[in-house]
Amino acid sequence: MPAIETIISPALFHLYEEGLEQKNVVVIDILRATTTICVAFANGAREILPVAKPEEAAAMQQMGWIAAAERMGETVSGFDLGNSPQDYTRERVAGQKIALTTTNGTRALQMCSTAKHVWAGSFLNLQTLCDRLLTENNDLLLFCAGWKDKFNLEDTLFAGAVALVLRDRFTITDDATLAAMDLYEKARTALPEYLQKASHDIRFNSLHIESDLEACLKINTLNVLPEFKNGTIQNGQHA
Ligand code: 3SL
Repeated sequence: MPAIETIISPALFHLYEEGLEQKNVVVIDILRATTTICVAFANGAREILPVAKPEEAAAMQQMGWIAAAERMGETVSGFDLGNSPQDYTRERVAGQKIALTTTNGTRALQMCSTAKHVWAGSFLNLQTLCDRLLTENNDLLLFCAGWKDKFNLEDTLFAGAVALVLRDRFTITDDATLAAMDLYEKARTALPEYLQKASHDIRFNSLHIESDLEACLKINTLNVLPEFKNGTIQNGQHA
């Protein structure tokens, strides 16, 4: 059976890179990049280009793309959008191409670009993602984007949620994945309450974007499957 491993921080990514071309990866940035990417596709975005720097997104703006940039949780001044899923409405993004840069999420996507498949995971598309993963026979890395190379609770909880759905079809002997599953079992019945102690929750409160937390913790509300391929993200699932 294929195996699941969980990378709890981008700082550990190098430990899992061997044979990456044969592995599938789910990039996880629950608060908020991969959630926002899912919402953008659910609302009809055509393509999302993850870029490293705001200047790169700004350059795409000249070519008619929406330029979206977040740093330290805030929209970078002069950009069309930041990283709040609530701003990626159908009116704003349907039919549009978006160049996006965020503090951790877009960086994590670029780090694993040579993997066999790279998908963006969020609680909103958990079941759609897992349905696809259940058809795959390659080893799977659950890659938590974290916060500036530090561990975070919400990405690890999502890794646990995925592993729990997949556990009968994958070998799970990796301690990080086992810990993530235990953590999700503990938190699953009251996820928002459990996350009140998380560093991101505290940061969101200080930025007055608490409502994004609720938006990012809805489970199985979207039937989208963003896939990062050939340098860009498209929706591999059409309802
Ligand atoms: O780091 C990221 O990619 C972001 O998701 C961080 S934030 O939610 O916009 O603060």
